[in-house]
Amino acid sequence: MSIEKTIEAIRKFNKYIIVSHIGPEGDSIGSQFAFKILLEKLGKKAVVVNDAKPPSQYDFLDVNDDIITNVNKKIDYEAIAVLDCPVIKRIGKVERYIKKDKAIINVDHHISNSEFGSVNWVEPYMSSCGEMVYNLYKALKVPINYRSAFFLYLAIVMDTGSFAYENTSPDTHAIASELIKKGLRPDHIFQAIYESKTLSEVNLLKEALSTIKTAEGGKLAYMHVSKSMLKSLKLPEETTEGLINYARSIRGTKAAIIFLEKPSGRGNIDISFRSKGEVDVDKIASLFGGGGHKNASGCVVKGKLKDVMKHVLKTVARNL
Ligand SMILES: [Mn+2]
Repeated sequence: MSIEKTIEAIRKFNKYIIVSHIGPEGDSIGSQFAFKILLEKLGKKAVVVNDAKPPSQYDFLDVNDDIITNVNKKIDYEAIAVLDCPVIKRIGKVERYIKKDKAIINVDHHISNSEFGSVNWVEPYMSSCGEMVYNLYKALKVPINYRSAFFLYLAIVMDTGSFAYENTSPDTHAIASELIKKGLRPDHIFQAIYESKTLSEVNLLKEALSTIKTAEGGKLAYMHVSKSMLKSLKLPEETTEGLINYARSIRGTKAAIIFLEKPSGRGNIDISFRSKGEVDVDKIASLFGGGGHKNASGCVVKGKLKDVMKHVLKTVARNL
């Protein structure tokens, strides 16, 4: 389905819940709030509901009070907009809000999207869900204000790795240019996102880097973060976001993996994959029940950290 059906649906309903995936990050939060402003400009009501509040890294957005995480709260709504989510299971405990008689508007850019909505708009070649929401502003002729530009820019910057990944298109840059003209300061946003670490976070980086190993003649680089590393530095598990890029940054690496033993994981290991060029880590993650994009994906595997690493590395090596 297309943007037209999405616009039709947006025009039809007046009260929304806007939902995104567990583990909130720049694209999910940015898209949700830009979409909320869009709906409000159209005279509609919208609330953002997520499985959890964003990690402290996102405090500068000042949105925590506007995110409902108590799923027992009664909300009067007509439609659920699900943004940046390949499968409905990824909205976590917010799934309790889904009622069979309500419309689900699915707006996503994951190639593996299962089209779970009553309206599905999936654009695997768009850099970010933020870029899709930008297109909704244009199609609905809603002017972009400073605040919406800020959220859209955040979404695009984070999902393109600051305009560095393969998903960055001429359109992505043209959109960014238009957004910056609303008065954004890219240097301030960059500092807020990437240069506001605590010393403990940098110490975690130091420990995580010491675990990096390569295999398959340097084509594969992998690393891990254990429960005890996070506990001894008293850091939340989200602090590991972005660490994998150090493994991917090694010359000659085609694929990178980070294994994360979360304190809350109950015997599960979270695994993230990144790749360069033609190596398809969406396919690799799907072998373990996960998914994502060609160059960035993830999955969860049950077992002890050491055993999971051994098993997954073997499978990845076969698929390189
Ligand atoms: Mn995204």
